[in-house]
Amino acid sequence: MNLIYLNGKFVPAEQAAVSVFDHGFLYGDGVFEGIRAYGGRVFRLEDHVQRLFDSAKAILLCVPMSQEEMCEAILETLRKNNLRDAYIRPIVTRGFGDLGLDPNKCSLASVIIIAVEWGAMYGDLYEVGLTAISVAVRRNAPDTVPPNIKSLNYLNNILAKIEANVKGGNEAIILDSRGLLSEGSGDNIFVIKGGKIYTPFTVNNLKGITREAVMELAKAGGNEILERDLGLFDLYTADEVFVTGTAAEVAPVTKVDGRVVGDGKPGKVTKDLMAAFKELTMTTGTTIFK
Ligand code: PXG
Repeated sequence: MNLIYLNGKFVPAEQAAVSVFDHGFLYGDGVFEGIRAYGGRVFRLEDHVQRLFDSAKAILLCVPMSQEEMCEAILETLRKNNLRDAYIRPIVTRGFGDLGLDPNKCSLASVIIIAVEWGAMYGDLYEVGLTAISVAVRRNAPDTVPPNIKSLNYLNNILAKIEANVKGGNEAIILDSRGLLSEGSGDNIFVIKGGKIYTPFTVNNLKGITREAVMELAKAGGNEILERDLGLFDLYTADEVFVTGTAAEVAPVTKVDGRVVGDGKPGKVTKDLMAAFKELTMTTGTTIFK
């Protein structure tokens, strides 16, 4: 039976519930993380917990535990469920309040940790590549809900995903309010042209932990990797395109808005990075079972 960490206790999944007065439910007022464990090791656990606390700080949400305690609670959730390969979802909500939106009425944040067994997200698509669609919905501007906050309000990204689904794509490419590339609905984007790798600055997207790892791997492999403003032209004329995320890992994109990327197959640089990332996930990380 799956056990959920709920405010310091482990509760069977079917009994793990928050109040309908929780502002996470009423208003999407809260933050979350998506973390993976591979072969008994949690990938970049401290980085994810740091980002969770940064997201919370940005919305003035006090997490009722330390980062060390959060790491330990995550590891304990995995141990209780005997999980070695898992997707982990810590959630911190504003907690119980009244129907008004004022967070001052919520005295204590709720902390929930869900951990489930998980395999590859895109299945066969890692071999053939994803079809991406640029969508009409724009990424939240940095002066609205900053895209750097992993908040419980994902409607903007969900609208993008719906649009990509409706238009027959596997993933959405979201532009920012300037019309520049930001990211996918749940992953960061990279384009390769003339042997160089480019990715947007993180002012208009989530600073992905997979993005960071892939940038390190690319540099270590002798590739030049640059952050810069990018547009649809860069995407349409790229030699290779790939997306990165905890769920997606490193996933090649072989078609964008009807344009074939490169020769229509996952490119060499992308494939090398997919292999290097896989190796990194299998050989590093925090050990679950001591
Ligand atoms: N951008 C956004 C908007 C994300 O939500 C990423 C980039 C990649 O970041 P990491 O740190 O994971 O490399 C994410 C995170 C899903 C799903 O089911 C994906 C995310 C979050 C929630 C659900 O596809 N990705």
